Amino acid sequence: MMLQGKTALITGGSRGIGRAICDAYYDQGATLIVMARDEAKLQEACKQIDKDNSGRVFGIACDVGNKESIDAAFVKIKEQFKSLDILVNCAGINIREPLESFSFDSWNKVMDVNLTGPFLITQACFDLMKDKGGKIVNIASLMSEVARPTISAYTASKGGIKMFTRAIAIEWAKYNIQANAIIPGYIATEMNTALIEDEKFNSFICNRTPQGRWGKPEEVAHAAVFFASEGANFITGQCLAVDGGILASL
Ligand code: GCO
Repeated sequence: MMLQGKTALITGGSRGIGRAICDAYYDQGATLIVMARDEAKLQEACKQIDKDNSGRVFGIACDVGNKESIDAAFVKIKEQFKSLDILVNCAGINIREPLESFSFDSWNKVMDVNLTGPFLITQACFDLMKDKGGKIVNIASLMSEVARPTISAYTASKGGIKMFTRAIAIEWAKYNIQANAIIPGYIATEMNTALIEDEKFNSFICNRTPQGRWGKPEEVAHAAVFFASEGANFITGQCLAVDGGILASL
């Protein structure tokens, strides 16, 4: 049980990679604060995550793209929790549109959720982490390192989250807070359903990925357990690709 007695806040925890991280952290003994925008999906996810009715799973509805929603969520979190050991910034959206016609509204929506939200949430966690130290795990992307057409805002936001991770790491090292990022490759999640169902794109990804397949959310979750564990106490400001070899190959 690598996370026994630890309290972890996971944004985007009701589905996809975030949900897989919640399941993995639960299995490792953590107490979870699961954050998601849709109340109904959040409650359903919390019930499924807490498979032993342990009472270790709490749901907080929050739109990480909205400052007022984040502020209200942290009033509730700080009423219930005096400290936090782990923060996973996983909530993220993607909008696919050619750059020349990418709307200002879409750009802001992606940035608000994928970059400004993690900034606000990380800042809000500082008072809960600074006395005992902690772990911050940001979910970056292949797009933190490379680009592909039609996802300019997502790519810019994920490049930002990689460097924001380094900014946290060097500024909060003195508080014994380690910050690292995970770079998922193409993972079979709801966000990518349209890509998986597109035969041409699906075969492109399977050919472009040295391991020849889409990754599974739980394969990303294992890396999130490691970064949250004592084993990563002297690792900070790093990115770990869980990508089947894509970034290592031409
Ligand atoms: C896309 C995908 C990617 C993946 C992931 C890769 O449109 O190309 O959504 O962005 O989701 O981010 O790391």
